[in-house]
Amino acid sequence: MTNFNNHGPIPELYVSHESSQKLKLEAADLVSHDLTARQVCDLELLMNGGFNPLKGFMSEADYDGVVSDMRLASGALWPMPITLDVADEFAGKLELGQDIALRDPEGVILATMTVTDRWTPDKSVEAKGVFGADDSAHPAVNYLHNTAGAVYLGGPVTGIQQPVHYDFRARRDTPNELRAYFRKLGWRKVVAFQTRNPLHRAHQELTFRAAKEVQANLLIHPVVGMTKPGDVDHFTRVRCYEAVLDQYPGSTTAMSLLNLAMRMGGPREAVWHGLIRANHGCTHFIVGRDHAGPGKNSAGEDFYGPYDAQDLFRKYQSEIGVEMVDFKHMVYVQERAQYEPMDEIEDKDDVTILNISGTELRRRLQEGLEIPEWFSFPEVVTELRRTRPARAKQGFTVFFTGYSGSGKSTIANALMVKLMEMGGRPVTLLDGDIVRKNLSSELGFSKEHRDLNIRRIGYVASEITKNGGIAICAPIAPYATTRRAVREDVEEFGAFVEVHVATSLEECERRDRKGLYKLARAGKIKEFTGISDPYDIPETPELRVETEKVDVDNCAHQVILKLEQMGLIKG
Ligand code: PPS
Repeated sequence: MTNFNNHGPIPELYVSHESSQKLKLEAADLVSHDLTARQVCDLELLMNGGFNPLKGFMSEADYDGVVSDMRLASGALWPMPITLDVADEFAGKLELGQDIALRDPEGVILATMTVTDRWTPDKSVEAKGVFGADDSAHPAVNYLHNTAGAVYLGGPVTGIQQPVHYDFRARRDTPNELRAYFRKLGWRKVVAFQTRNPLHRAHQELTFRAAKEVQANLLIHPVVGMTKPGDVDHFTRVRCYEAVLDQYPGSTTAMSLLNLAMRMGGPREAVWHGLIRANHGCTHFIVGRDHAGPGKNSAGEDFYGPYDAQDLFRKYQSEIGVEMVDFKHMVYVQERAQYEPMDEIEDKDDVTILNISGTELRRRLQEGLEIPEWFSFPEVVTELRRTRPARAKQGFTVFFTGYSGSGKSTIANALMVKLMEMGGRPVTLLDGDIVRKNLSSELGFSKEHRDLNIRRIGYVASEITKNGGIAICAPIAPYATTRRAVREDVEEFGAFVEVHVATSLEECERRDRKGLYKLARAGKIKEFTGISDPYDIPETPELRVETEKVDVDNCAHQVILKLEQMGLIKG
């Protein structure tokens, strides 16, 4: 069909080595912006041509066109906003036409940018246009509203140096490096496989078949920048991919790591992935069911239909510049001891079809159960088990939230003692009062200070969880968005169990164990939760405990039962 030729070099935004040394010295005097982790990923792909034809962070006109109909002002197809979001205060200090330095989190200057555009986006319009819904259950919409700065800056970028990577350096390639590699090996057709998950036998089969089908070589092109919160970390995945790579016939297949920050944007993301692969010299791209899907929305339904990504890709295929290869649903046929595409099995009723879903695999890993050889490669399973020990051996966080005087600390203390009695993992109590004495002694009770306090607790809890311990937190934590941010921090490493201590405000005030409610009513304590400050009742905590007719021991026991049910402790 289409005869793509993606082998010539692609424009990069870097200046020559000599100029970069000079520019670096000059840039040291510029106002600088410290890039976020996501912006570093975006900048790397801007500079190395992965986001060609973009020449910098988007202007307002490009952004508007992209949000409304996937087109840059030039008319070129581009589905994803690539914007430099900054704080209002920083943006206010700049003048249009000014050059700024873009630094990585360690302060290294990676690029300069001439600020040609500055605007305050309507984030709801962006969420609806790009992701199809203004629903914070979507990770990118959540990022947009709760992490991204309020103002966007746009302008051309001049690249000084690539972001530094200390891991898997030999496995990282720029688009031009990959193009040169394909050229050198005489690979005229290359089918790319995008992934953010470990590969098992079914993936190996389907990618190999896809390549055979279109008579192309195969590029395993996993994303190692930012993926969906909760995914297996890229260090583990790359070790797994390396094991799988040995399973392909020699010299048919290559693997390269892509430092992309995914948005989980489903159909638009698939088109974006295709454009990125075209820039990397690929001619074909595998698009599967629910490609780059973000999971369920806040009503419990899928954000996108399972084939929306394939449909959109097909529609724009010739503009994207790569041909779509359909992703076959591979299943294991026991009698024939091989994988076959589900829709090609004619004797379905006479054979035994085996499959293990992603959810079932996670359950088996969590519970330390067997993972059969037909499903995955032993090296992959060993790696996954090393990183994700069974749930009962992982760290976790129990996060109590509720009004002052609701009983959080008392239940948390009882829980701590019960867990210590059981033994096995170190337990740390991060009680509201203790934290305020040791970690947050300079903070008050404004929204900003409370958020900072809770983020600090979340940071410590996530470190404890990462290292296999149990963190019990018991702050008021009145804001739902902050609790969610802490959940995300912790869930990277283990379970987050939110427990709402649902004692009513009236009861807390009636008990008034510290006499604070009286002072708050008299106006002697300002910004008091429930009286003169808000409290967002948790909508879907893992557990809600009532304390009014139940004693402390029983409340702590309910938490223990929940932990058992979640497989975090063994009964
Ligand atoms: S927060 O909102 O999560 O940062 O609060 P936290 O760190 O848990 O601190 C709550 C304890 O501080 C005392 N205190 C107040 N609480 C709420 N509002 C105001 N203005 C306030 N001033 C002091 C109060 O004793 C809380 O303790 P607990 O254990 O919750 O009763």
